[in-house]
Amino acid sequence: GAADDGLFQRLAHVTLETAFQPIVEATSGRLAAWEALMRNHERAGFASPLALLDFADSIGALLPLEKLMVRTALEKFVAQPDRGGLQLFLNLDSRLIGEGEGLVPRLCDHLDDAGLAPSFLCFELSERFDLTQHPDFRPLMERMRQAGFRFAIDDFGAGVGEMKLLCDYPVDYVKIDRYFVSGIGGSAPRRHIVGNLVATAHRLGVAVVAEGVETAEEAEACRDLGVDFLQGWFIGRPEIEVPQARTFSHLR
Ligand code: G
Ligand code: G
Ligand code: MN
Ligand code: NA
Repeated sequence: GAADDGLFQRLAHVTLETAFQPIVEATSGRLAAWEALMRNHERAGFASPLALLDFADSIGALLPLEKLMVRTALEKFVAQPDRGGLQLFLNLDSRLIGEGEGLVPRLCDHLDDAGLAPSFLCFELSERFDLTQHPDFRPLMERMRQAGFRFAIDDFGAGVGEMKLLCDYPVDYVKIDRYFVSGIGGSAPRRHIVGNLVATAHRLGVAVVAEGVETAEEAEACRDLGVDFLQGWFIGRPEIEVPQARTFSHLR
Protein backbone atom coordinates (compact mmCIF):
# COMPACT_ATOMS: atom_id res chain seq x y z
CA GLY A 1 0.00 0.00 0.00
CA ALA A 2 0.90 3.69 0.11
CA ALA A 3 2.59 3.38 3.49
CA ASP A 4 4.76 0.56 2.14
CA ASP A 5 5.70 2.62 -0.91
CA GLY A 6 6.95 5.29 1.49
CA LEU A 7 9.03 2.68 3.30
CA PHE A 8 10.47 1.42 0.01
CA GLN A 9 11.52 4.98 -0.80
CA ARG A 10 13.24 5.21 2.55
CA LEU A 11 14.94 1.84 2.16
CA ALA A 12 16.63 3.23 -0.95
CA HIS A 13 18.34 5.75 1.34
CA VAL A 14 19.53 3.31 3.95
CA THR A 15 23.23 3.41 4.60
CA LEU A 16 24.19 0.80 7.12
CA GLU A 17 26.63 1.64 9.86
CA THR A 18 27.95 -0.56 12.60
CA ALA A 19 28.34 0.91 16.05
CA PHE A 20 30.58 -0.88 18.54
CA GLN A 21 30.06 -0.86 22.30
CA PRO A 22 32.78 -2.09 24.66
CA ILE A 23 32.41 -4.99 27.10
CA VAL A 24 35.09 -5.00 29.82
CA GLU A 25 36.31 -7.39 32.47
CA ALA A 26 34.68 -6.27 35.70
CA THR A 27 37.73 -6.59 37.93
CA SER A 28 40.49 -5.24 35.69
CA GLY A 29 38.65 -2.93 33.31
CA ARG A 30 40.42 -4.77 30.50
CA LEU A 31 38.61 -4.61 27.17
CA ALA A 32 37.23 -8.09 26.43
CA ALA A 33 34.80 -7.65 23.56
CA TRP A 34 32.79 -5.33 21.36
CA GLU A 35 29.07 -5.65 20.71
CA ALA A 36 28.15 -4.71 17.14
CA LEU A 37 24.93 -2.70 16.88
CA MET A 38 23.28 -1.85 13.59
CA ARG A 39 22.70 1.82 12.83
CA ASN A 40 21.32 3.49 9.75
CA HIS A 41 21.99 6.86 8.22
CA GLU A 42 19.58 9.54 9.39
CA ARG A 43 18.13 10.23 5.94
CA ALA A 44 16.58 6.77 6.05
CA GLY A 45 15.33 7.55 9.53
CA PHE A 46 14.42 4.13 10.86
CA ALA A 47 14.41 5.11 14.52
CA SER A 48 15.78 1.80 15.74
CA PRO A 49 17.50 -1.14 14.08
CA LEU A 50 14.42 -3.16 14.99
CA ALA A 51 12.21 -0.92 12.83
CA LEU A 52 14.57 -1.40 9.91
CA LEU A 53 14.84 -5.15 10.54
CA ASP A 54 11.06 -5.56 10.80
CA PHE A 55 10.58 -3.75 7.53
CA ALA A 56 13.31 -5.76 5.80
CA ASP A 57 11.65 -8.90 7.14
CA SER A 58 8.25 -7.84 5.78
CA ILE A 59 9.67 -7.59 2.26
CA GLY A 60 11.73 -10.78 2.55
CA ALA A 61 15.05 -8.94 2.81
CA LEU A 62 16.08 -9.81 6.35
CA LEU A 63 18.81 -12.24 5.36
CA PRO A 64 20.65 -9.90 2.95
CA LEU A 65 20.38 -7.06 5.47
CA GLU A 66 21.91 -9.12 8.28
CA LYS A 67 24.60 -10.51 5.98
CA LEU A 68 25.54 -6.98 4.99
CA MET A 69 25.58 -5.99 8.65
CA VAL A 70 27.89 -8.86 9.61
CA ARG A 71 30.22 -8.14 6.70
CA THR A 72 30.36 -4.46 7.60
CA ALA A 73 31.07 -5.26 11.24
CA LEU A 74 33.78 -7.78 10.42
CA GLU A 75 35.46 -5.50 7.88
CA LYS A 76 35.63 -2.65 10.36
CA PHE A 77 36.87 -4.89 13.10
CA VAL A 78 39.43 -6.67 11.02
CA ALA A 79 40.94 -3.35 9.95
CA GLN A 80 42.11 -3.04 13.57
CA PRO A 81 45.81 -3.63 14.16
CA ASP A 82 45.29 -4.30 17.85
CA ARG A 83 42.48 -6.83 18.07
CA GLY A 84 44.19 -9.75 19.75
CA GLY A 85 42.11 -11.71 22.21
CA LEU A 86 39.00 -9.61 21.67
CA GLN A 87 35.60 -11.05 20.87
CA LEU A 88 32.78 -9.66 18.76
CA PHE A 89 29.20 -10.01 20.02
CA LEU A 90 26.52 -10.02 17.30
CA ASN A 91 22.76 -9.54 17.61
CA LEU A 92 21.80 -11.71 14.67
CA ASP A 93 18.22 -12.80 14.20
CA SER A 94 18.33 -16.43 15.35
CA ARG A 95 16.30 -17.55 12.35
CA LEU A 96 19.30 -16.65 10.20
CA ILE A 97 21.80 -18.55 12.28
CA GLY A 98 19.81 -21.67 11.50
CA GLU A 99 18.76 -20.97 7.93
CA GLY A 100 19.80 -23.14 5.05
CA GLU A 101 21.58 -20.67 2.80
CA GLY A 102 24.67 -21.02 4.83
CA LEU A 103 25.18 -17.94 6.96
CA VAL A 104 27.49 -19.93 9.20
CA PRO A 105 29.71 -21.40 6.45
CA ARG A 106 29.97 -17.87 5.04
CA LEU A 107 30.96 -16.56 8.42
CA CYS A 108 33.64 -19.22 8.64
CA ASP A 109 35.00 -18.08 5.27
CA HIS A 110 35.05 -14.43 6.36
CA LEU A 111 36.77 -15.36 9.61
CA ASP A 112 39.27 -17.55 7.82
CA ASP A 113 40.16 -14.72 5.43
CA ALA A 114 40.76 -12.50 8.43
CA GLY A 115 42.82 -15.09 10.31
CA LEU A 116 40.25 -15.30 13.10
CA ALA A 117 38.97 -18.39 14.92
CA PRO A 118 35.21 -19.02 15.33
CA SER A 119 35.60 -18.39 19.09
CA PHE A 120 36.01 -14.75 18.11
CA LEU A 121 32.23 -14.54 17.48
CA CYS A 122 29.52 -14.65 20.12
CA PHE A 123 25.88 -14.75 19.03
CA GLU A 124 23.42 -12.95 21.30
CA LEU A 125 20.15 -14.88 21.50
CA SER A 126 17.08 -12.78 22.12
CA GLU A 127 13.55 -13.55 23.05
CA ARG A 128 12.30 -12.05 19.81
CA PHE A 129 12.62 -15.54 18.36
CA ASP A 130 11.40 -18.42 20.52
CA LEU A 131 14.15 -21.00 20.10
CA THR A 132 12.30 -23.54 22.20
CA GLN A 133 9.69 -23.84 19.41
CA HIS A 134 12.39 -24.97 16.97
CA PRO A 135 13.78 -28.40 17.91
CA ASP A 136 16.55 -28.15 15.27
CA PHE A 137 18.13 -25.13 16.88
CA ARG A 138 19.70 -26.78 19.89
CA PRO A 139 21.63 -29.44 17.94
CA LEU A 140 22.76 -26.68 15.57
CA MET A 141 24.00 -24.67 18.54
CA GLU A 142 25.86 -27.69 19.85
CA ARG A 143 27.59 -28.21 16.51
CA MET A 144 28.46 -24.54 16.29
CA ARG A 145 29.88 -24.50 19.80
CA GLN A 146 31.98 -27.52 18.95
CA ALA A 147 33.27 -25.54 15.99
CA GLY A 148 34.19 -22.82 18.52
CA PHE A 149 31.39 -20.25 18.20
CA ARG A 150 30.05 -18.74 21.42
CA PHE A 151 26.49 -17.92 22.50
CA ALA A 152 25.00 -15.42 24.94
CA ILE A 153 21.47 -14.98 26.24
CA ASP A 154 20.63 -11.31 25.68
CA ASP A 155 18.37 -9.20 27.93
CA PHE A 156 18.32 -11.92 30.58
CA GLY A 157 15.35 -11.45 32.91
CA ALA A 158 13.44 -9.06 30.66
CA GLY A 159 11.37 -11.78 29.05
CA VAL A 160 9.86 -15.10 30.03
CA GLY A 161 11.94 -17.79 28.34
CA GLU A 162 15.52 -17.10 29.40
CA MET A 163 15.53 -19.52 32.33
CA LYS A 164 14.56 -22.29 29.92
CA LEU A 165 17.45 -21.36 27.67
CA LEU A 166 19.85 -21.38 30.61
CA CYS A 167 18.55 -24.82 31.61
CA ASP A 168 18.74 -26.58 28.29
CA TYR A 169 20.85 -24.66 25.81
CA PRO A 170 24.66 -24.60 25.69
CA VAL A 171 25.44 -20.94 26.33
CA ASP A 172 28.65 -19.21 27.34
CA TYR A 173 27.30 -15.92 28.68
CA VAL A 174 24.15 -14.46 30.20
CA LYS A 175 23.70 -10.74 29.70
CA ILE A 176 21.62 -9.35 32.57
CA ASP A 177 19.02 -6.91 31.33
CA ARG A 178 19.63 -3.35 32.41
CA TYR A 179 16.37 -3.33 34.38
CA PHE A 180 18.20 -5.27 37.11
CA VAL A 181 21.36 -3.17 36.91
CA SER A 182 19.71 0.23 37.06
CA GLY A 183 20.01 1.50 40.64
CA ILE A 184 21.27 -1.90 41.87
CA GLY A 185 23.34 -0.31 44.65
CA GLY A 186 20.20 0.93 46.39
CA SER A 187 17.93 -2.01 45.56
CA ALA A 188 18.00 -5.11 47.77
CA PRO A 189 15.80 -7.11 45.34
CA ARG A 190 18.16 -6.36 42.47
CA ARG A 191 21.23 -7.29 44.51
CA HIS A 192 19.65 -10.60 45.57
CA ILE A 193 18.49 -11.47 42.09
CA VAL A 194 21.80 -10.60 40.43
CA GLY A 195 23.83 -12.30 43.18
CA ASN A 196 21.83 -15.49 42.82
CA LEU A 197 22.00 -15.39 39.05
CA VAL A 198 25.79 -15.06 39.25
CA ALA A 199 25.97 -18.06 41.59
CA THR A 200 23.73 -20.15 39.34
CA ALA A 201 25.51 -19.15 36.15
CA HIS A 202 28.95 -19.85 37.60
CA ARG A 203 27.87 -23.30 38.75
CA LEU A 204 26.84 -23.96 35.18
CA GLY A 205 30.15 -22.65 33.83
CA VAL A 206 28.44 -19.60 32.32
CA ALA A 207 29.91 -16.09 32.55
CA VAL A 208 27.79 -13.07 33.46
CA VAL A 209 27.69 -9.70 31.72
CA ALA A 210 25.84 -6.74 33.29
CA GLU A 211 24.18 -4.55 30.66
CA GLY A 212 23.25 -0.89 30.96
CA VAL A 213 25.85 0.05 33.56
CA GLU A 214 25.44 3.83 33.68
CA THR A 215 27.18 4.84 36.94
CA ALA A 216 30.32 4.05 38.93
CA GLU A 217 28.08 2.87 41.77
CA GLU A 218 26.35 0.32 39.53
CA ALA A 219 29.70 -0.90 38.21
CA GLU A 220 30.97 -1.37 41.75
CA ALA A 221 27.83 -3.17 42.96
CA CYS A 222 27.96 -5.56 40.00
CA ARG A 223 31.64 -6.26 40.54
CA ASP A 224 31.04 -6.88 44.26
CA LEU A 225 28.35 -9.42 43.36
CA GLY A 226 30.77 -11.35 41.16
CA VAL A 227 29.57 -10.19 37.75
CA ASP A 228 32.32 -11.04 35.25
CA PHE A 229 31.88 -8.38 32.57
CA LEU A 230 30.39 -4.88 32.41
CA GLN A 231 28.77 -3.03 29.53
CA GLY A 232 26.93 0.29 29.44
CA TRP A 233 27.26 4.03 29.06
CA PHE A 234 29.53 4.30 32.11
CA ILE A 235 31.99 2.02 30.32
CA GLY A 236 31.41 3.38 26.84
CA ARG A 237 28.59 4.26 24.45
CA PRO A 238 28.11 2.57 21.11
CA GLU A 239 30.37 4.41 18.67
CA ILE A 240 30.58 4.41 14.90
CA GLU A 241 34.34 4.92 14.88
CA VAL A 242 36.58 1.91 14.42
CA PRO A 243 37.28 0.35 17.82
CA GLN A 244 40.69 0.69 19.42
CA ALA A 245 41.92 -1.66 22.08
CA ARG A 246 42.04 0.45 25.23
CA THR A 247 42.09 0.01 28.94
CA PHE A 248 39.14 1.43 30.78
CA SER A 249 41.10 2.78 33.71
CA HIS A 250 38.26 4.80 35.26
CA LEU A 251 36.88 1.44 36.35
CA ARG A 252 39.66 0.61 38.75
O1 G B 1 21.25 -0.22 19.63
P1 G B 1 19.81 -0.17 19.93
O2 G B 1 19.38 0.00 21.37
O3 G B 1 19.11 0.85 19.10
O4 G B 1 19.26 -1.60 19.47
C1 G B 1 17.93 -1.91 19.51
C2 G B 1 17.75 -3.40 19.35
O5 G B 1 18.19 -3.83 18.05
C3 G B 1 18.53 -4.20 20.36
O6 G B 1 17.65 -5.13 20.95
C4 G B 1 19.56 -4.94 19.54
O7 G B 1 19.79 -6.23 20.06
C5 G B 1 18.94 -5.01 18.17
N1 G B 1 19.98 -5.02 17.12
C6 G B 1 21.00 -4.17 16.97
N2 G B 1 21.75 -4.50 15.88
C7 G B 1 21.18 -5.60 15.36
C8 G B 1 21.48 -6.45 14.23
O8 G B 1 22.45 -6.25 13.53
N3 G B 1 20.65 -7.49 14.00
C9 G B 1 19.56 -7.75 14.80
N4 G B 1 18.78 -8.80 14.48
N5 G B 1 19.26 -7.00 15.86
C10 G B 1 20.04 -5.93 16.14
O1 G C 1 18.77 -5.77 23.19
P1 G C 1 20.18 -5.34 23.32
O2 G C 1 20.74 -5.61 24.67
O3 G C 1 21.09 -5.84 22.21
O4 G C 1 20.16 -3.74 23.17
C1 G C 1 21.31 -3.01 23.33
C2 G C 1 20.92 -1.55 23.31
O5 G C 1 21.01 -0.98 24.62
C3 G C 1 21.86 -0.77 22.43
O6 G C 1 21.13 -0.24 21.38
C4 G C 1 22.36 0.36 23.24
O7 G C 1 22.17 1.60 22.55
C5 G C 1 21.53 0.34 24.49
N1 G C 1 22.40 0.60 25.62
C6 G C 1 23.66 0.20 25.78
N2 G C 1 24.17 0.62 26.95
C7 G C 1 23.19 1.32 27.57
C8 G C 1 23.12 2.00 28.82
O8 G C 1 24.05 2.05 29.63
N3 G C 1 21.94 2.60 29.10
C9 G C 1 20.88 2.57 28.26
N4 G C 1 19.77 3.21 28.63
N5 G C 1 20.91 1.93 27.06
C10 G C 1 22.06 1.31 26.72
MN1 MN D 1 22.54 -7.23 22.61
NA1 NA E 1 20.62 -6.83 25.86
